[in-house]
Amino acid sequence: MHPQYYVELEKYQKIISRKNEKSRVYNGLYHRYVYPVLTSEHIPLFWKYDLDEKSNPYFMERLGVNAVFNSGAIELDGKYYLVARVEGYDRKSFFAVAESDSPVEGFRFWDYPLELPDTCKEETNVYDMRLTKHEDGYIYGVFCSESKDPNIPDLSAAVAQAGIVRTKDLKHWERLSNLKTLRSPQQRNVVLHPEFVNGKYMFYTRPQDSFIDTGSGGGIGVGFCDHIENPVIDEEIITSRRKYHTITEAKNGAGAVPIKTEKGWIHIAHGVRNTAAGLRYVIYVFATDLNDPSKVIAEPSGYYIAPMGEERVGDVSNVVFTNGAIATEEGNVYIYYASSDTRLHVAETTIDRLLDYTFQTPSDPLRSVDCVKQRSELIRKNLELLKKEEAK
Ligand code: BGC
Ligand code: BMA
Repeated sequence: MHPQYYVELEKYQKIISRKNEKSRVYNGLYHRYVYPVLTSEHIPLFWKYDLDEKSNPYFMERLGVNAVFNSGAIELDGKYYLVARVEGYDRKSFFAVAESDSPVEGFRFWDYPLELPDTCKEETNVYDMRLTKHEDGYIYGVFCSESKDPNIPDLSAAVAQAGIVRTKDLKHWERLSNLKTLRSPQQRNVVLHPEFVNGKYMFYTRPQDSFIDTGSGGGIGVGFCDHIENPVIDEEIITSRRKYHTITEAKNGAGAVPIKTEKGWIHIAHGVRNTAAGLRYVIYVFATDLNDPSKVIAEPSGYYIAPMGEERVGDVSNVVFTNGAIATEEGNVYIYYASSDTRLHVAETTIDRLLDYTFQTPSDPLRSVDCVKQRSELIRKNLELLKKEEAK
């Protein structure tokens, strides 16, 4: 073996066995962890190098990995699994399972990435899989399937669709037909709801005018279909709406599979606004009604997680994005979020805290004058309290 192999192996092993720790940054909402849970350095050496000295005398990367980010997440039999988006130097993404006994450290990729059935010949790229443990007994993976738009000569004109696979063990995957949404030609950020609603499968969709622009699309949609094998959605009802001069002005989209709680479904989604420096992606939270999962019943003002410090910089800077969270039986919640399309982090909270955040945080009054009033009210209340405290 080339001597450099052992040098790189030691680095890799250090990364894989690194203990994680809670960051000291405080906001009461969640704890960030200091180290990313998955990065390109977590990729096994034998995915990148040809280890044969005869064919690779200089010990070069032959198939480099550019980034590991946006991952679906699921707990199965006490183990934590991430199905990450792995992107090669060639810009193509694929999916790979990483497994750990801990939700915050020790994630290790299985020997091989997923090789999905090739049923969609025009598909060029796949990314951002959401994993839904559905009450029908399957684990579904819904992801973005992207192809070149054949009707527009512009080389960057693309079509985004929702691809669907299902499995029971994360090893054997069956590919179903892509989701058809009759009124929206493009779909990204589609998520399958974990329960039947009135006997139907329910998807969160994201109607959009073109590949990048959501345009007239009102926000995160909800649609129903009778079958999962050939899923067709006619009407999309808008749940969390995009609004002018908020964090969702340019786009929003479902993120993790919603978490069921006694007070409603908790959604951890993303919102996008445009800036002179490009799109800025943040994560926000809203709740929908238990009996009518399309009806928003609470939406705290502003963002829940925004890119911070080193998170702000990467391939697509100023982005945090989530497509997976795990809520454990003990009531802990692990939110896997990627920063700047480069690496994957975890933030830890609890169901109780999430509920308190969702239902007690004021909503956005949408205008500066009212936002100041909202803040002054808080200040007044606090100053009175502090005065009483001082008088004690
Ligand atoms: C990229 C995605 C991105 C999308 C919209 C795709 O080509 O792979 O990461 O979200 O374009 O910008
Ligand atoms: C979106 C997503 C992600 C990505 C984000 C920022 O549209 O689907 O893949 O993290 O763009 O580039």
